[in-house]
Amino acid sequence: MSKLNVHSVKVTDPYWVHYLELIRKEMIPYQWDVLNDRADIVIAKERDADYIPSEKSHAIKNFKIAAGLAKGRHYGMVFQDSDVYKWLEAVAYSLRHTYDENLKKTADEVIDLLALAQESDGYLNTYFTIEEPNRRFKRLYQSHELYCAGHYIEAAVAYYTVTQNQKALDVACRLADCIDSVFGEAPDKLKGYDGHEEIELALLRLYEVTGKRNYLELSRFFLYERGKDPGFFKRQAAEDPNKKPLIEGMEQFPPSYYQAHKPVLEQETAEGHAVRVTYLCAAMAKLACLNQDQEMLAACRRLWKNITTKRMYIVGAIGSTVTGEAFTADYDLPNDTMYCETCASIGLIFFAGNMLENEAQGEYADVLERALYNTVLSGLALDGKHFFYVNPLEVVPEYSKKDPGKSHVKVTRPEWFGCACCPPNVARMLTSLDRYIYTVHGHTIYTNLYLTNQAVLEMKGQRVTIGQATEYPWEGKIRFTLATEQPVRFGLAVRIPRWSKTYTVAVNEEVVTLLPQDGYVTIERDWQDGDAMTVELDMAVQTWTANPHVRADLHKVAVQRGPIVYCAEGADNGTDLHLIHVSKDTAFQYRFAADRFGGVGILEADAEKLKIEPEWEHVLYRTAVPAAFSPVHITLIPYYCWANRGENEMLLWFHTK
Ligand code: FUB
Ligand code: ZN
Repeated sequence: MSKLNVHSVKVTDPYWVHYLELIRKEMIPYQWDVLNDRADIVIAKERDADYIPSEKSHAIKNFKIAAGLAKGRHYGMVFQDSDVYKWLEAVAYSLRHTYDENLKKTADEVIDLLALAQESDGYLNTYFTIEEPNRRFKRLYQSHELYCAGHYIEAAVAYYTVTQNQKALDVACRLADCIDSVFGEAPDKLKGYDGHEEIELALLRLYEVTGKRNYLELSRFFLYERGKDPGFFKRQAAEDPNKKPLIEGMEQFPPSYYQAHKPVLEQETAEGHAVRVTYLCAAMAKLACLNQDQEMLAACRRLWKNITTKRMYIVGAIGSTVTGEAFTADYDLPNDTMYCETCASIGLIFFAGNMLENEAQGEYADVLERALYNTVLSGLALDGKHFFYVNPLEVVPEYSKKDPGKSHVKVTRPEWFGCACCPPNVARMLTSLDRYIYTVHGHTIYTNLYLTNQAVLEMKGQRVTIGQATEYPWEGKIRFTLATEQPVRFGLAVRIPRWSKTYTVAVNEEVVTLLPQDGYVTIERDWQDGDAMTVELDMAVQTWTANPHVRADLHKVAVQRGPIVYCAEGADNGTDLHLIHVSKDTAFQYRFAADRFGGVGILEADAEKLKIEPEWEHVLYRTAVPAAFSPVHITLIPYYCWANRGENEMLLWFHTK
């Protein structure tokens, strides 16, 4: 694997520039106001639970107090610091796209503040500094200390890489060194790890930017130590003289909730908290790549397979239950009580991206794209200031409101959350999308994502510029143009997504007939300056079915065009969406609607709707009679656009006869 410098990819795609600008102009300033408690907003609890702090964010104030610049108590979750770190990371990527002196000044000041809040031995965590300085690393299953540290380190690596702010990196190294002095194999060190993975991936990124091998070794230690002793968390908590929980309700969870039930190499199914699983897997995949660790890679492949062939929703979402925000069992994919946390799909993208660094397998990019265009984009509202934490595939607003078991299923996007992990995660994900477009293996450049961009990279010592132009995701034609000073021989591989039943690939207008291998068609030749390659994917509207083991989706179909999964919403289709019947023969008409949601492709079709006969008036059950249907014209919108027009029903899986 050779490394592609992310700085050399410039995204110019109108579809994505819209998001980059929305994040730069709306989301980042808005989130900054929220973190400073200056936004006039209502903070939602992500589910009904008394212990969720939802009066304010207080995240910046926590740092000021820890730094000695203000007086007061810590407020918020024990991992409130991570909201600031993820925001900072998004700022770094955003500055790389569009430099903004004022934003950089604000971020530099944040670094100064964090440096002041950092303790003399490098420890950095406002909760423990302010509230419980003697309880450091004593209750790791709840404390999120290494999780927060990881988020700072990731932010610092990004911020340093973009702005060369040395202080940001120094704070990160001192923090990592502090952790290194406490954890490890040596007899005097703590053989433990955090209840929420994150530090593992962060240390690998810190290693990449500093070249300091001990960071990689520490990450390796955390990964290999995990689950060796499944009793570790419980025993550590029992030894903690202070019995006060750091997060209510976590005592109920078994070691598998934290992926600590067995060594990671032995884990074959995705268990426990979904975000934790994906952050773990993302780190495992990165370590496998950096260390050429084949056993670790094999473990990643197993977990990938389990998630994507048995435990993932069609929109690339994961986590079937609110209890523990977790995976449950193979094929258990309920559409209306699910969790499908935005962060979990973001984590799945991290996992997929790191698998693509290991090996060119188009399926990783297929899933990455599915999660991105559907669940991650669903995570934010059109205005960039409202967010979904949980992404349902079926909603009846009244049921969500009246059923306490659905208190997590919000029917419109709240302005913020007591546990605000998702909003800044969306910001850092979308601003770093350029990272996933290409990978290089040997002498082949693999195109994983389709969006208009220019990439400059080195092939066999030659500078090669690749231009990609497309109207994806609405149109399936992608045109590549190459610029090189001298002819250079290499492979250019284009992904043929699994949903594209047919495709055409042409080089300099001449069609080439090659079958995809591992999901890519590769053209290897002496590429010359001005050469062009085009790919045309099959953008026919498709109806999809789920594996019959998925009880929730039996006798149902979902509708997809290109990478976009569609849904019906009450605003277009009235109520009782569950009565709509669609078949594989339903003729969908696609049109680009410039006036909808800022311009998206919508689908219309003549379908059928089950008739509710007058006999049903005041009757709940009766002996079965043949079903009767009326014709109905339906309009489907991209799933990610739903809930931008107020409260209404939404349905993604349609009954079929
Ligand atoms: O525990 C930290 C973050 O809060 C998790 O990643 C999210 O799932 C939420 O629980
Ligand atoms: Zn989240």
